[in-house]
Amino acid sequence: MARANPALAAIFQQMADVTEILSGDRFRVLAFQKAARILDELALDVAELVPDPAHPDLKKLTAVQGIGKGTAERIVEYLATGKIREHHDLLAQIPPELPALLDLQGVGPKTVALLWKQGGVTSLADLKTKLGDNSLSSIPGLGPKKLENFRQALAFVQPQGAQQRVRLGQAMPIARWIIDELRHKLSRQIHEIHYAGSLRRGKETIGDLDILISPAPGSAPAPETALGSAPGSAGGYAPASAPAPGSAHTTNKSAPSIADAFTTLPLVQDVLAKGDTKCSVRLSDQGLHLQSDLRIVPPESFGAALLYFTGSKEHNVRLRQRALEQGLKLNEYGLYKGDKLLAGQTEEEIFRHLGLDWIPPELREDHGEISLAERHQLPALINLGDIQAELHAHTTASDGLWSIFDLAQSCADRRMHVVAVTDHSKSQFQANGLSEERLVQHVQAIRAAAAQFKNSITILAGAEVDILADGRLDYPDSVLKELDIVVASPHAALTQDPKKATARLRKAIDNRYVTILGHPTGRLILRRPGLAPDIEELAQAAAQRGIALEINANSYRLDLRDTHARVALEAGCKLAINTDAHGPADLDQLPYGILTARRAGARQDDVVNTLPRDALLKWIKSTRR
Ligand code: DGT
Ligand code: CA
Ligand code: CA
Ligand code: ZN
Repeated sequence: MARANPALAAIFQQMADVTEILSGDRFRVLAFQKAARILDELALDVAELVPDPAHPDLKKLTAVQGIGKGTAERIVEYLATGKIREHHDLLAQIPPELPALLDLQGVGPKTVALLWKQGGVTSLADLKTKLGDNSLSSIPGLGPKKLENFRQALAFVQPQGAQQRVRLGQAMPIARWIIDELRHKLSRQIHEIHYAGSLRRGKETIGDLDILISPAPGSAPAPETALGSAPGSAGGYAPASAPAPGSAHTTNKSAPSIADAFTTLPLVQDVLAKGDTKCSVRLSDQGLHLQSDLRIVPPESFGAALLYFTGSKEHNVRLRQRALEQGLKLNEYGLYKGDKLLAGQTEEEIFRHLGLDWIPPELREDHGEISLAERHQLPALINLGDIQAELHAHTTASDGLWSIFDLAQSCADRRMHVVAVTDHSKSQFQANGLSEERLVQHVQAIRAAAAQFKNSITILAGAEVDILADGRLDYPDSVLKELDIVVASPHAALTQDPKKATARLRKAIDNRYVTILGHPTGRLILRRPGLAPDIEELAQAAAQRGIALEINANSYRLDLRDTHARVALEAGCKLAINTDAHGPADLDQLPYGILTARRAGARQDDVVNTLPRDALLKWIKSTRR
């Protein structure tokens, strides 16, 4: 989908930040921020609203709620020229590496302005030096605590030059797109193709994309046929610089070799290696850089190669040891006894020969999965199709981009039976959080929609109530009592120390109306670490109270993370998997939450969103005291 949207959203966000750093007009800062948010959430591709940027008609753009004439003109400028001049003019007024400071946890434009104008700081490296020689301590507004925060935040930032990892939610659509594209280009030449590595294990960040392909037996490059998977199966993803899947080669009479097809993909920026068994490329798409390795293996070795390149390395080491103990040899070509190939075509047969049940990739981290597989005790992991309810979602009442109606319809279309409308509470003023008066009106609107939808989906009136720094909730109990469901989440004060964070979240768990603790740490992957509470203590408290801890499925969050969710399950706590949807595209993030839950070993029973409707409503009631 819509690859201009994220790029444009990033540009508008940067215009907001730089304007604020330059202490420009507050009104413009807000307007840029709003544009960024809308573009970030917009399900439609803005490019489709401007079919001809050379002769633009702004009407379709300005018809989008929240896009005014100024924003529309800037969007058109970007679509026509690839940039926004005002953006470049703003950047020209600050040191080029200054914006990187904004990625530090707890550092906003105001702090960056202070560091730059008072402290002369121009880059992350510069900040590090100046913290080292104590030259910032005399600046008013930068107390010892703040300086310590900078040190900690800097330690979290990736060292320069280190291989940049990308989020699961960025890597997955690209991997699927590559696979679709190769299927189209190569059609009958392909026997099997699959992604492997950390992506197949569902890790929250991905270092590089590992893809395996085996050619169809005896296939010489053949003329292309109409076979192949349907376009759009990559979740609608299409790189901005690429034609739609399948469109680039329909006139090509003789199909290319596998290596040619891979190394000429539209996203390929550099070819690092090109051989008969391995190719390696650097991909680039709108500022995202990612390496991808393709291995070409014979069909009889496909399972062995898939097993090997799925990893983890630690899991592989264990498996190989086990093979050795049985007098066998395991490598990426197969499982051997002496020179004799015992198994190699599928993972299942290799595991079987090793006396093991097939182990789901998400569990292959050497956390005891091999002995579970030996004893036939692997958990039956939760699947995407088990989810029947969305219990955390926003609408235009706060910072969402869709109406109650559209939210409910989208969830119903996905065969869900319950959706909870949980807009932000009043302290989230930047997210247009609801005052108590507005909440009362909103609940009425939700009830009206619920009546309309009563034959297709149950709509619950809830709130995502902010957990304040001291653990108090942002609405009094008398207000929470009137809601059907309460998601309590931390949004601010995310640098407080672990003891305080634990006490804060415990207090929220102990509130008699809270149903779910939302994104408990508030971390953002590769951006900010968030709170570091004692998860075990929280999970025990939640288990005792009978409420659920959330795995927020948004690929920026994945919060609880895999290891935390495992701790929660071990404490006997229920999980909720929610997308925290602000618009239609967000519901597509659910698979990332499922992968995270599977990495934690979660079964269907562990997750409240899988309950049948009446059981779910009963559970929610049971959490209220
Ligand atoms: P990443 O790319 O950093 O997110 O993580 P992975 O797990 O995808 O690692 P990668 O791409 O370096 O290698 C893919 C898989 O190949 C890895 O999970 C296991 C296997 N592998 C790579 N190097 C070794 C090795 O030295 N020994 C063993 N046993 N397996 C390896
Ligand atoms: Ca990898
Ligand atoms: Ca690799
Ligand atoms: Zn939310």
